[in-house]
Amino acid sequence: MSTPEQTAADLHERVLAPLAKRLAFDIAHWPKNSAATPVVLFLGNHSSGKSSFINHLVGQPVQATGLAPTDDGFTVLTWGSQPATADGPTATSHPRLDFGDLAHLGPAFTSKLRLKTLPHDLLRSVTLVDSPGMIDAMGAVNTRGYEFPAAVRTFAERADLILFFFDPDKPGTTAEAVSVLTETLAGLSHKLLLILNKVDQFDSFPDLARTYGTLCWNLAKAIATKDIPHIALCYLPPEDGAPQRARGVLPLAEFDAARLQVLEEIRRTPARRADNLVSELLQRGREIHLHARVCRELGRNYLRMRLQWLATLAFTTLLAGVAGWLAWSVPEWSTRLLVVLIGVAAIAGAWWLGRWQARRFARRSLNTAVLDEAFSNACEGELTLRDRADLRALWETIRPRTARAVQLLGPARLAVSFGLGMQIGRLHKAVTQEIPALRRDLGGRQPELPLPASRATV
Ligand SMILES: Nc1nc2c(ncn2[C@@H]2O[C@H](COP(=O)(O)OP(=O)(O)OP(=O)(O)O)[C@@H](O)[C@H]2O)c(=O)[nH]1
Ligand SMILES: [Mg+2]
Repeated sequence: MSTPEQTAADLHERVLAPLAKRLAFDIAHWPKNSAATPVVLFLGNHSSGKSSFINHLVGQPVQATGLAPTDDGFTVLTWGSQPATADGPTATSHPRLDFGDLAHLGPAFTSKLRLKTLPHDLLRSVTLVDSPGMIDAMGAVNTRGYEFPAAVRTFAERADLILFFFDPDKPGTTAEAVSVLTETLAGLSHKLLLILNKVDQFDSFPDLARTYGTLCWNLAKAIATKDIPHIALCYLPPEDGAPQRARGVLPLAEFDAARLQVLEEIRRTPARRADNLVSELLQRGREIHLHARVCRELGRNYLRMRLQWLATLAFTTLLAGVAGWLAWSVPEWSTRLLVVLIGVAAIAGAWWLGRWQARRFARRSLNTAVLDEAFSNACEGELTLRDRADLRALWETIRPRTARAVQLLGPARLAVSFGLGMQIGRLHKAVTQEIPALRRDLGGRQPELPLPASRATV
């Protein structure tokens, strides 16, 4: 009897990977290293309390905290018999962490990456990753010296739970947070837990309700979900001996339950692994399926155009042949020569037209509008029945990768569809039947944001 991990890996190898490879769709490595420790990733606006939350979890001030943007690199916290700090290369090559992919982000990233070990029991079962806070400054890439979104994506793909922190100061969310939520974390919302932190700073419930509403409004625009996102309302009690903070007047006991739920969610991370794996497989399956349908549509269009051209070429050649044959009975050589020359020119023109059309098609198929049209035609059935925002959101996520694949393969190779329909049909069966069955075997949990009760805490 195979485990869900094995079944998922098998489906990936037999059904998803061959189609992705055939159509040059960029996907990350699978299977995941099941021996690696589960990861909880802390993301969010600067000074929203990420590092403080980590300190609270491990019961000691292992991370620096402060009101100004404090962290400028990522910190990985894992179990070790002694408290110690090591540099980035140690983190990327650590056998228990499976962070090898991070080395691809370059030396500027690795030089700011830290590995901290602590003899804390929680860290035996989960690895925590603290991140630099998101800011509003444009061109943050340059100030950080490395590709922040790529780093977030790599950690997020590896993570089993992503905590995204907001605080009352920035309910509008920062520009960087919006772009991370809309683009970088696309397709990973099943791991995402949103937290409005520092609720102890609110002066009144209406104040809290206004901020909560603003945050929901902004997030609903950034996250493509059918529902408004769930947001846990949290605060951290000040540590013993810490300077007293200026506090609001809300009855804070109400929010202690939400914090305990978040802590419970973090402790439950190892149990979420199999569930996450199936969610990722389903998401990946949907992405490859949509990519394949769009590629097939482009391939068909190309084939149609080439067949029309072949017919034009054949007709021109036939016409030139008949004209030449008729001209042969004309006594003047000059007339014969002229007809032959016109015939040859017509054939050459038709030939050249075909080459020009093919090149133009290849160029235009990288155009966003043309790709969008191919998507609309490929999904015409679903889109005419009702507006499928989920399908459109999925398309937005994969479009850059589809464009890269089309550029790499060229439309002529997309038109070679031998066996493609069968492969797409097989993937459709996996996405609609086999992977959902795998999820049912795991206990029927849907890839939802955790803590659905969090809205009741408002
Ligand atoms: N009032 C209040 N202050 C908090 C809470 N959590 C953290 N803080 C304070 O907020 C400030 C910023 O906290 P950090 O933990 O450094 O925030 P961060 O998200 O790690 O910040 P960056 O590393 O800069 O992104 C610190 O002064 C904390 O003491 C909370 O729940 N309530
Ligand atoms: Mg910090």
